[in-house]
Amino acid sequence: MTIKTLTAASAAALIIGAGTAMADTWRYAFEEALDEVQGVFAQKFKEEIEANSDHEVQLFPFGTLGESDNILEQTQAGILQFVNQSPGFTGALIPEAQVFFVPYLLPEDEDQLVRFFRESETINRIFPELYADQGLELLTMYPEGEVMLTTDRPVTSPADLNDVKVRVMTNPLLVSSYQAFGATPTPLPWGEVYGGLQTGIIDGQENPAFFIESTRMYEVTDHITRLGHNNFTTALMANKDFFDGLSEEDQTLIRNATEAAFDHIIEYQQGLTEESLERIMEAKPSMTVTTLTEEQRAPFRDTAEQVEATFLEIGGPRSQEVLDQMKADLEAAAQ
Ligand code: 6CS
Repeated sequence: MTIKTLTAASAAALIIGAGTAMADTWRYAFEEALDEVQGVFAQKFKEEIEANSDHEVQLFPFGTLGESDNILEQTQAGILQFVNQSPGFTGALIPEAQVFFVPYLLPEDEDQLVRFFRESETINRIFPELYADQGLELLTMYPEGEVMLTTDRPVTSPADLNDVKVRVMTNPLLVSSYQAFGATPTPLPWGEVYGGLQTGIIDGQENPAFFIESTRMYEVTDHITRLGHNNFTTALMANKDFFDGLSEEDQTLIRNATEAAFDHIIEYQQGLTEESLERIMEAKPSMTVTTLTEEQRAPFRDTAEQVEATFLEIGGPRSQEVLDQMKADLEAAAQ
């Protein structure tokens, strides 16, 4: 096409465009509602991008584009630019990401936990390489809160979990972990959990307190048990071809927005667990919340070694490296 065939308007756009960045619309999907943790993170990310560029970020909460696996596939295909997916689901695609389901590996201490997420070599160096192999730019991982078990019966020991069908995310190591706890794990996508509990297809599930409250898991289970076995990890990623094709300025914009959203979500979660438990008790006073003692936790904790061994078997070619580095990172965070 010669310059003569351009309309005056498009020629003007070309001239202006040569000197300024293009304003794009970026699509970002996540696994939760707008007012849940992933949604609050996404809103902050959007706010930062839009405040510091001409780009627009369109948010797609859970349910608008399908289940977690659907939004990840849409991001790999380039239909979406950003996706928030938890290793609980990604572990089926990137086996090394299952490391987050070795019980009692992550610290209960919140400062240590946050330091680990910020400074971890595993998260900042190894996982980005593994995600890149799947066409994904890993932007960050962040915690969503202490994972609690909710069941239709009280639980204080592995024996209480005998024959209890506990829904878990679709992650083989999480299945192994609940088998080691003595339960009958049932992997299901999120959309099937409430109905599954209502109809008795499953007897329990695990999630952070804010999610138990917001998704009304307390309506369909009666007992919350704090095993202290894990903190819910999630991850923000971008389509890698999209990210690699951006200007350095836009890549920096995205990295800065991610950092701001990370800081915001850590701040936002201060006190959230206890507030959520209080609201659950207000909504359903008959609900029980039991924090297991160290003695009661011991038999659950004892399964960690066995689950770790399973991780080394099924956690992919870099499982040993990931586990070793993760332990070194956790030790550094504890200093
Ligand atoms: O259990 C799940 O499947 C969901 N839990 C949380 C806290 N976020 C998203 C995920 O789908």
